Amino acid sequence: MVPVQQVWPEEFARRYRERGYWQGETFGGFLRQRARQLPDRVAVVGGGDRWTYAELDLLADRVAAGLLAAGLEAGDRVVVQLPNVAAFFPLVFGMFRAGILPVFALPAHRQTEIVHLAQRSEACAYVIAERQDGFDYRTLARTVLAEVPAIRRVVVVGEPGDLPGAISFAELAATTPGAPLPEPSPSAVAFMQISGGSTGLSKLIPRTHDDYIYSFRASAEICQLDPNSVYLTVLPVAHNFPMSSPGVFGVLHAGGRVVLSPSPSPDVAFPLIEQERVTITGMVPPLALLWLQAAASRTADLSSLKLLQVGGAKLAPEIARRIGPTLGVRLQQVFGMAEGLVNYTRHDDPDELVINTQGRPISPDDEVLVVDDQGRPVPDGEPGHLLTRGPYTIRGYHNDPGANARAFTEDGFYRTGDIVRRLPSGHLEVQGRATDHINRAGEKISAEEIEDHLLAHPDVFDAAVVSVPDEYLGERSCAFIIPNGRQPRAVEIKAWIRSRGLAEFKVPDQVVFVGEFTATAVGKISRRELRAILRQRLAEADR
Ligand code: OOB
Repeated sequence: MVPVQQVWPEEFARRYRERGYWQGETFGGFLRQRARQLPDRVAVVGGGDRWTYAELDLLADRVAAGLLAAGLEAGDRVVVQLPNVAAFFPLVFGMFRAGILPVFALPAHRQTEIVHLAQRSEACAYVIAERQDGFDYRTLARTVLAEVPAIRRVVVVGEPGDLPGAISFAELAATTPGAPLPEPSPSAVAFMQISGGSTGLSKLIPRTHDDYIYSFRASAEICQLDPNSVYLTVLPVAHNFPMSSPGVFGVLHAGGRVVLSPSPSPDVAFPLIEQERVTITGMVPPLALLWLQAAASRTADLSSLKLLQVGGAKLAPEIARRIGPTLGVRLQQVFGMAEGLVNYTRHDDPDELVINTQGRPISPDDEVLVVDDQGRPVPDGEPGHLLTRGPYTIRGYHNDPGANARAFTEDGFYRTGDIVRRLPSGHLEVQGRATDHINRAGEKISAEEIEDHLLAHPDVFDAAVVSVPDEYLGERSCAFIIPNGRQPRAVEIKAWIRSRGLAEFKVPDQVVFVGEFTATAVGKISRRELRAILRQRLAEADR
């Protein structure tokens, strides 16, 4: 098994410790501390569950003991695919305490993505919910087990049914903890996130206790969280934004309360805001639009809500302007990435910056470079490629030398793939992407990955997938296809992508059949140039 590491050069690590960013805390350690300080405060609310810090702390110990008793060991990797359920917390804190590494998948992922993550991470277990929104994850697990024999255990939140090797969360939570477990090192990797994946399949992002805890502790400070803060999780909890910006971990670190919404819809979320007196939540731009529309006819009392964070994709200034007045909240823009760097607009920023920019970095030691195609810095106000390095930005993906050579500079800067403009205040304005991924309402789709699946269709001679501006989603996906003889119907193409075991958000929104890609281009052009030409052609056709 390839060990999972994330290492900063010694001079950087020393500086990050000296400046108090890395404080030697661990996930298991900070939960223990909160449980001692605030034992009877409610930590997590979701479904029918309502657990205090003391209860969550004990459950995490039981889960840790239960996983070890089930044959898992420190250093093992476990794919965790859970919707917004309370059991997420004892499960992941139990893993952190046992030194077992969660690999966070999204509820929308299907067989192809889960198999890839399991293989890439060399996972030996898989955590699922019984079912959610009419989808039975046990059926998915059965397919995954058949393809990845290394998975020995499936943990089910709910009834395991007849799944081989399955144990229920209830069984784990009933285990009697044994002797105290050794504390993992704060510089050890705690878990892996997945990358938005601009080229091909998702890469794994190892995050250490030290670096990740710094990012959400500092985020919690920026958002002025305290034990009275109540965070409503409307996005999938395992995504980096609701997880750590400041998200659920930031709120737990501050001693506040996490409320899990099973759905982001205003029908479900608004009553929860009233019932739990929610003070902060975070969402993607299309959802903010939906909330704005629903606000007009709301019956629930939303007056407790103070801060509404929007991020994951570009928020149009016209919509940004309406959020504060319509919902009676302060807007905060959040521009982050699972690889690290997160930017926020601040509570004392002038309104124009909050409406028009995506904020500035968390840390004084976040190094931000904005450079031209040759890597030369551009002046403030000019668009350029965003490169970054800092106390919570990774230096490399797990076990992927090829991707690392492309995504990081010699001196350790991460190439974000984003084109930004930096203002003299340090605030960044996102202009777009330099690389070909489609940001569909915050969900990232790799053009290359979808093209590969399209090319496997017998009636497809060639395929190129591009983003198209979309009023509601921000961007939608369009597949250009040159048929191989018979021209299939668009629905067949969509059904094909579904049949390949991919998340629904990756199914092309639009399919366009063409006889050839470019009439003018002579000789060989790159996929990227081709996609740019096709995007241009669509834009012209729309005019
Ligand atoms: C967040 O993380 P990822 O890893 O799903 O996606 C990162 C990419 C960025 O490189 C950028 O292209 C885009 O998503 N993005 C935004 C944005 N926030 C993210 N583009 C424009 N405006 C924004 N506000 O999406 C993520 C992670 C932590 C916090 C917030 C978002």
